[in-house]
Amino acid sequence: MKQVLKTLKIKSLNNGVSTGVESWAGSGKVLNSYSPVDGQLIGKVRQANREDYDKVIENAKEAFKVWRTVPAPKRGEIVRQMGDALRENKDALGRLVSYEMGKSLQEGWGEVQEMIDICDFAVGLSRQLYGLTMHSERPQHRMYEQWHPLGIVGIISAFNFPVAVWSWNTMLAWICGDVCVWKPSEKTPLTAIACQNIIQTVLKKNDIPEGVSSLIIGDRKVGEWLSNDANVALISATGSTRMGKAVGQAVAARFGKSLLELGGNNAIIVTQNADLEVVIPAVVFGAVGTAGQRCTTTRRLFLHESMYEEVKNRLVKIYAQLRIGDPLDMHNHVGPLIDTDAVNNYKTAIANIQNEGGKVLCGNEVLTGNGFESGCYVKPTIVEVESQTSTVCHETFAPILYLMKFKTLDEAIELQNAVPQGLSSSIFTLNMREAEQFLSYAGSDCGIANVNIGTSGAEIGGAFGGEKETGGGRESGSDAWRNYMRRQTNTINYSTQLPLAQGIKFDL
Ligand code: UN1
Repeated sequence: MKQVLKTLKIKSLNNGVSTGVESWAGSGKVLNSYSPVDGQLIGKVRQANREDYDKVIENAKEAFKVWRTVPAPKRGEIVRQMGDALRENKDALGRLVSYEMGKSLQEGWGEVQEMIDICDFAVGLSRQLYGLTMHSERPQHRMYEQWHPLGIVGIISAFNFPVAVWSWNTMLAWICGDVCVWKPSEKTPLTAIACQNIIQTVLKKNDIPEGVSSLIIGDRKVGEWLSNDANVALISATGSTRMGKAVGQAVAARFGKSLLELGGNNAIIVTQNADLEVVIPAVVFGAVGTAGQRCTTTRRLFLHESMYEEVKNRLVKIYAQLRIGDPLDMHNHVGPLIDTDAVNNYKTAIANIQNEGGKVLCGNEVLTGNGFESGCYVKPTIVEVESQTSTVCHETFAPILYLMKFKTLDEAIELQNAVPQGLSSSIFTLNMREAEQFLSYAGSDCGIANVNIGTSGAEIGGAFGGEKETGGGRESGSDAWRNYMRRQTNTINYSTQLPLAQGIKFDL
């Protein structure tokens, strides 16, 4: 890890505030970053206070004045170089993501790959920020719309995808001409510093104002400052529904824009027409991958009664064989939870569901002893439940899978939609009618609905996000770029008259 930290320019006491123009220690408290992998201290960061925050925003404002004048395809060229810089650092950054966050090394590298992919996507987009033209109802008039940059985009990101989700936002925002201020999770500050270091090298090389990318590490207060600050045109926040509600309300109160990507409670429906050879790996990866800490993690499994016992038994058997341990060891399937608070949430959720009548089929254990010194390793758990009690309706960020039985697809879809969240969903069936019903207006109410693949592991090319308490925002692919720009409608009169719209006469 020493070499990784050196490559990524992580010091023993890191600066937690960086406008890029300068990076300074910050005047707030020191934050320690411990690895959930082995409980070791990885590094320290000096956090920000309000004065630091104000300085960051001032610098970002100045940088915006320059950045918005750089033609979009030229901004794309800078982002292309960022993608290359990430390619060069993929191994090191992936390792640090794995060590600081606790996800498997494969997933750490995968996360950096997502960053590289969104760079490529953004480069292409930088020549495709299309507006529509429309025919005016007035003679010799032309109407069209154009998209302008917003200004400062504040990004609040979560620990579980400590770098990829930031890049979904920044790379698009940057080609759109915005400048970004990032408040990463306090649980993963070092991966954020690594990204800032990589980006700054590219900006410097191109003589671009470095305030295009700012980093501000601090506690929830920083999130409040951003949310309440009229200088920040858009807040893109990923995390819990509780956090999103606070951010959304504060931003709405000042008529700012927000893009919220919050909790999920994702389900898979397995009908009697499913191919179980595809179902089993999809469910296991969806439920235990990233130790159940993706917002797209599979949390509920609806099984048709005809195959309920078979799938249940197969899952329990596979769960018994899962290798839990150091995520940097490629042999292991499941790494640690992020911290011991998360372990407590896991324990509480299981105790609650048992009180509500749930039957634990396997798991429900915090691992101790050799290799588990951090106290963050838990056994993935399967619980059989009769109905969707309050614990089932709540997103617990841990590998707990609730199993339920159904008779008809109508019933299964109703159950799948009967939770407050609406992020990701899947159906497994080889029957075309069932698949189409699930995807129809009367089917899944989620932002993501899949057929014969699991709920997690979305590609960057599609718009990512969900409905209801998931917040309604869409990030990443498709036309999500529009979130980062403001639309302007322009009407130009090239006649010698002044005809009014709607045929109104106003004779002088
Ligand atoms: C998240 O958990 O916040 O679909 C994002 C997936 C990933 C992104 C998850 N591509 O699992």
